[in-house]
Amino acid sequence: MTPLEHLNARLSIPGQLGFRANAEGLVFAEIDNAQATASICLQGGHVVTWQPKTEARPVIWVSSAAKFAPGKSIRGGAPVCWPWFGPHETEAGFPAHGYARTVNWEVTDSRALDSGETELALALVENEQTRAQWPHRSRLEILVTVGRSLKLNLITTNLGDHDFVIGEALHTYFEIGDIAEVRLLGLEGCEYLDKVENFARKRQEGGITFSGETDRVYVNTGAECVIEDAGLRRRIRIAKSGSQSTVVWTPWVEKAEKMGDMGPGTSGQGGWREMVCVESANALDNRVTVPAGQTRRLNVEYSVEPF
Ligand code: TA6
Repeated sequence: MTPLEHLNARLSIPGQLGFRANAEGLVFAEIDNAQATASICLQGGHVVTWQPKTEARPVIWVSSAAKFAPGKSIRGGAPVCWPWFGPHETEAGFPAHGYARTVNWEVTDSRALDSGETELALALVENEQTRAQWPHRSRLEILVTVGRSLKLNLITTNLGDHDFVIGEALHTYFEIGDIAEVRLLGLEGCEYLDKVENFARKRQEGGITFSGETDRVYVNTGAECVIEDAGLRRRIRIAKSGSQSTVVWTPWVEKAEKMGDMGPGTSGQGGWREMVCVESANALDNRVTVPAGQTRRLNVEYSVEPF
């Protein structure tokens, strides 16, 4: 029996969950239940896309030019940034946003819930790279619950005998009609660090609209956010707990062209126009100390309604 056959034998759920591999050997969990479809790449514990059956378009965006290859970050979905957010504090050679999104995770459980949702549990598999970049005994798990809403629980456990500090984010790309036609609500009055202006500290006035590269870390906020999308005539609700930062990002055209993996988008005007990142995080001022033997959870629930 191949490892994929073994995985399917142990953890697939007839009629709603199966596992497949791509030509590069990455394994994906494919979920199709009565409420939604979703695809999760085992590398990175990475929800690649999620589409409730009520929606004509996915709610979580993935680039048509995304690379799905071992050790490569995927452009789109809900990347897990851990155990640091952004560049490493001291090691320029360490991967941006931590290593969690580019190393293998294993499926530890799968369940068909009475609610009709499908639940998948994954845990990061440590290796030489992770131990070299993170000299602490820890366990990182994600619980993915797929249905009319998408619930993600990112669980950090400190297995060692000393405290450690993490930065973390669910760096989620949401699919929208067009970046110029959306408004992001929920962060009014919050302080943010503006990465486009050398981390200048500012305060948000009113709702957020987009007319250029935007890269902001809102701090000390547990607020629920709503993306009002006039293009697709829907609202995407982003509820969270265990997160005190919200990162808002659009690369706009120059950055997107340099990145090279944003794709043309359905309109051909650039995939960057059809996504916005609203990331539930603990970053910068809000990095988290996890005491020895303790567990920290960062939880989100995404849902969508007509607008
Ligand atoms: O969260 C926003 C951000 O930190 C941007 O500065 C940009 O770097 C983006 O993440 C994407 O990062 P990635 O490493 O996935 O290309």
